[in-house]
Amino acid sequence: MKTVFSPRHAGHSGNLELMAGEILPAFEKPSRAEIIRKRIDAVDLGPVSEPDAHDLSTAKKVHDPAFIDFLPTVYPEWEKSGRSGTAMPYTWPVRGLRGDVPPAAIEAKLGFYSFDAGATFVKGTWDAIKSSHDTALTAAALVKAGERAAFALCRPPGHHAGSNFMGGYCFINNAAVAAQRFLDTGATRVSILDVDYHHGNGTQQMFYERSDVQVVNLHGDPMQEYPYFLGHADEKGASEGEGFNHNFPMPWGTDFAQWKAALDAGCDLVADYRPDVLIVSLGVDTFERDPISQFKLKSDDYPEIGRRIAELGLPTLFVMEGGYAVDEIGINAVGVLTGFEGR
Ligand code: Q9C
Ligand code: ZN
Repeated sequence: MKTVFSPRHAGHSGNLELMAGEILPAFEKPSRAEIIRKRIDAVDLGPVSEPDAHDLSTAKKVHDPAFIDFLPTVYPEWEKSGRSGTAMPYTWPVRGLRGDVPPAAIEAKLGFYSFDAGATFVKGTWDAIKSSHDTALTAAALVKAGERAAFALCRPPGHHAGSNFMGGYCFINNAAVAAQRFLDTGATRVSILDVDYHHGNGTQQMFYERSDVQVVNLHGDPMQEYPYFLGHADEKGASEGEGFNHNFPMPWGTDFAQWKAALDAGCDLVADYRPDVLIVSLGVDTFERDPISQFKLKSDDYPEIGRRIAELGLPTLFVMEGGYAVDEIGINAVGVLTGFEGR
C-alpha cells in the first residue's frame, strides 16, 4: 500500500492543552506521525511519498469558506496582538449569545470558529494543516487512479472539524475533503467509516443532511466521553440525509469482542449502501493503553480490523486521525493496514 506523508506536519509542535484543570503539553504531538512513518518502513508496507500542493476549493465546499480563510490568519494576528506561545480560544458564543457575527479580536474569532479549546496554534500550525489537507487529497488521487487502497498519514487529524468549527486537535476535516473530491471526480456515493475512539462530530455535522456521503461512527458513548454533544444512536441524519448517518456509541471498558460486533454491523451498513469508495477515519485511540481513552483493544486486534474492512472489497482510503499511546501507535495503525492487505 502506498502512503502519503509530509514532514511539514512537524511545524505543529510544542502546543499546550487544557486538561482537567491543568495546562499540559498537547497529547497530539509530532512523534505520533514520525513513529507511524518508521513502522511503515519496518514492515515494508510500501512506498512513501510527499503530497502535491492542492488548492482549497474542495475544502471550501465542505467547510464555510470564511472559516478556511480564517485559519492561516490566526497566528499572524495572534503575534500582531503582542502574544506568543500557544494560541487557543477561551470564550464561545453559546446559546443566547451572538453566534452569527465574527468579532474582530483574534481571541474572540478563535472562539467563534471552535467548539472547544483543543485546536491550538503555534507558528507552524497553518503550514501543517495545509500539508495534512494536501496529504489526504494526494492519497485520494492514488485511489482514484486505481490503487486498491492508500494511506493518508495526516497530521493534524480532522474528524472533529465541522463546516465552520475546529476543535479536538482538528482544523480541516481531511476525510470530508477527500469524500467531496471523490464525488467531484466521478463517484456517486462515498462511505466514511470512523473507527477513532472519539465520535467524529465534525464529519457527522458536515454530511448530516446529505445522502451522497454515508457516515458510520464507532466511538465512546457521548454520555460519558468527549466530544459529548453529538454521537448518540438516535442521530440518523435529516432531510435528504435521513438514514445515512449511523452511530455506535459504546461504554468505557469496551473490549474487542464488543467493539468488533459494532464493526461488523457498521460494515454491513456500508455494504448495503454500495459506495463507490470507502474512506476510513483511522484512529487507534481505542487501544487499551491510550492515555486519554477508555476502550480495551490490544495490538493484535488491529490487523483483524483491517481484514474486516478489506472484506468489503471496496477501493479504500485510510485517513489518519487519533491515537496517543505513542510507543504503540505505529504497530497499531500500520497493523490495520497490513491486516487489510492480508498479511
Ligand atoms: N484536553 C482525536 O482523537 N481531549 N481528538 C479532551 C481535554 C480531547 C481527540 C480533554 C480529545 C480529542 C482526533
Ligand atoms: Zn480520537
